[in-house]
Order: sequence, then C-alpha cells, then structure tokens
Amino acid sequence: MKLHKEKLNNINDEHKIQHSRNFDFLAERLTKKGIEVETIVSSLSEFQVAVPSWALGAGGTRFARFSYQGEPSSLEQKIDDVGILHALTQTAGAISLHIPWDIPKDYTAILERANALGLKFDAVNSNTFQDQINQEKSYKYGSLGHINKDVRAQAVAHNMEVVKIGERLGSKSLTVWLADGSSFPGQNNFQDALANTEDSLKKIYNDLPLDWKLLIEYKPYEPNFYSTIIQDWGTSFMLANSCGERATTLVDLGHHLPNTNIEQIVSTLMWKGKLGGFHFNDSKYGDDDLTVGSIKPYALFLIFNELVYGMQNNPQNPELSWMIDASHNLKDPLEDLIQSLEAIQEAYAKALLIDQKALKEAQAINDVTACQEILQTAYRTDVRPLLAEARLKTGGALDPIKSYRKLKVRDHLVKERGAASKASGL
Ligand SMILES: [Mn+2]
Repeated sequence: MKLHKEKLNNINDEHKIQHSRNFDFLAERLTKKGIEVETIVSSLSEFQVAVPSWALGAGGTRFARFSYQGEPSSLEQKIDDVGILHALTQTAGAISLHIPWDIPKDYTAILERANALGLKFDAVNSNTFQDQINQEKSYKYGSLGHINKDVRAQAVAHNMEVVKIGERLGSKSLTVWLADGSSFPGQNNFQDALANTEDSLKKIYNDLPLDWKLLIEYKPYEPNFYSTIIQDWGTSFMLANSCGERATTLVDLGHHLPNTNIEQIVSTLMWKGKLGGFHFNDSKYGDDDLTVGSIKPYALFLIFNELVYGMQNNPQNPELSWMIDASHNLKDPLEDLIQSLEAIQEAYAKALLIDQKALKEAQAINDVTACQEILQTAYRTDVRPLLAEARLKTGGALDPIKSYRKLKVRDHLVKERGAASKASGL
C-alpha cells in the first residue's frame, strides 16, 4: 500500500494550530539563547537513518517467534514498508539489505520501486552466521575465522558476492558481523582464529570497489558464550587498520557489556577517523534489540553529543552509515520503528542544542557543576516541536504514530497480504 498524501495532510491540518503555538514558543526561547532554530530544523530534515530489511517483521527469541499480522513476505513488500515509514517520518530514506535473505530478482524493478518512494540502498550485510540450503560447507564452527581454509574461502566468496549485489543497487558499503568464536575454553586457539579472520577480511577488502567502505562490527558474546573473535572496538579497530584506509569500525549500541562507556568509544574512533557506522537499538542487559531510547535515553543523548562533536570537529572521519538494528517481538514492527526514528531525532536535536563554547570554557576552568548544567539544560529541553516542524516542512506527519493509526495502515496491510503473511529472513 501507498500512503495518500492528501489524507496525511488532512490529519496534519487538524493539529497545525496547536503545533504552531508549541513551535513558536520553543523557537522564541531558543532564539533568545542565540540558537539558530532554522539550522537545527534543517539538520534534522537532512538526517536519514537506514531501516534494515529484517526489522519489518516480528523477530523472535531462542524460545519462540510470534509473528505479526500482515508482515512483508517479499523484498518488494519490505521496500513498501520502509516507504510508509519514510512518508510519515521523512527520516527513513534508506534501506539496508541482508543477503541472502533479500536478493533481488529484477534489479531494475527494485530500483524503480525504491526510487519512487524516495529510498536509497545503504550498507549491504553479509550472512555467515547460519547455513543456507544447498550450502557446501557449514558455518557451525565459524566462517571467516574458521580453522578450515575451505570454509574461510567460501565465506570470503559470499562477502564478495554480497558486494556485487550491492553494487547493482547503488550501495557503498559492506557490513560484516561475525558470529565466530567459541563456547568453551580450549575450543579455539585465540591467535589462530584472529589471524585467520584478519586474513579473510583483507581478502574481502582488497576486492572491494574503490568507492566502498568496509564496516567491521564487534560483539562481546552471543551466539558464542565463551569468546567472540571480534569481541570489542579495539579488536575491530586493529583489524580495520590492518585492512586499510576504507576499513572502519561499526558500533552497535547493543554489542557492549553493561555500563560500557559507549560515548567514549565513539569519540576515540572519530578522532582516529575510523568510525564508519552506527547501529541503533536499546537494551537493559545485553543485545536486547529493544526500541531506541526506550531504556536509556540519556545514554543515547551523551552518545549523540560525541557524534555531533565528531561530525563538527573530525574531518578525518568518513561520513557515517546510520542504521536501526533491532528486532521487535511484541509491538507492531512499523510502530516500533517510528518510535525508534523519533528517539534518534530527539537525541540528535538535544545534542545540537548543547552550548559547545560554554562547555569548553567550563571544562577549561574545571567547573564540573557548570559542565553538567550545560549538558542537562540541553537534555531537559522538550525538542519534539522541532522534530514536528522538520517533518511538516518535508511533507511528513506532524505526529507519525497517531497518523499511522488514524490511517489504519496495519489493517490495510493485513487486508492486502493476509493475516498469516510472514516476513522472510530469520
Ligand atoms: Mn548491528
């Protein structure tokens, strides 16, 4: 289904007067502080986050998967769903594909479909964490870091294949996340496993088109529970350095042990010009895949503070690939993604409000109290009218969740696709 612009505008019209009051009140307060409100609104409009193809259906746990009605069962339908998200929020202008789950059959038709909805193809993701039907060698004991060179060669070839598919869609980066590791002490030789992984990544990197980036993701545990070969940002950074300039580290919020200072990792990587991408989600305990901003919104704000600082002060860092990486078990996946997109924009807007000059001055005289006040003054500002204004200006919804419900999008999808329609993928 496609959203009717006219119906969306009618819903917006009902709330326009109240929105103008809210926006004008906030804009006046911020302008008095010397903040350029228009600049912030246009920064918000420009900020686009990719939606991964696997987030559009209900996810599951290792115990069960309860599917959601009207899920997209083909690549075409997945693109349509991201189109709906983008029409409402105007901030989801890209889709990130997972290969082999989303191999296009007709490239021209897929490109035309995405183009008509204002969508680009962001990073492509390889999959060597599960076996596919008719696959020759198994990834049960690893892939790029496997002890057997034939398994490694197969995993390298798969990544090269993913790049070829991505090239035909206009993608410019490959994300590699490995499940490789061990579940028991003694199972792997750490050095051999790391050396094999480095060797495989170099082969992939050397085959990469010159205008492509390699994004190396890390994760401390799961699915392996004793060791992960690329366990942390340091290991990813080291591997990226040995591959070359266009190899970078990808930070996924959920891929850290509890209480890790993720904002400091972001800052360090950007200073070294090696932060290539960022995956958003939220968690209480581990890689929980919860809605962005649902558990730790202040931590997200502090991370955005470092991202904004890096984007403004670190020209050595490449342009970042942003993506939501979550899998929803309970909510309507599209509503969950709308909430995530809103949380990302909110944290970004608040970070843009930080008085960086005053913060540097307070830091210079070790005025710790003032430093905290400066950060929290920005954090405590209700920036939602700025987000609504950015959406209104670009043709989106003043209130995306309310509009989604009023337009009865899920009912339409169920009618079109059937209640039993299941998302392809996991
Ligand atoms: Mn991720």
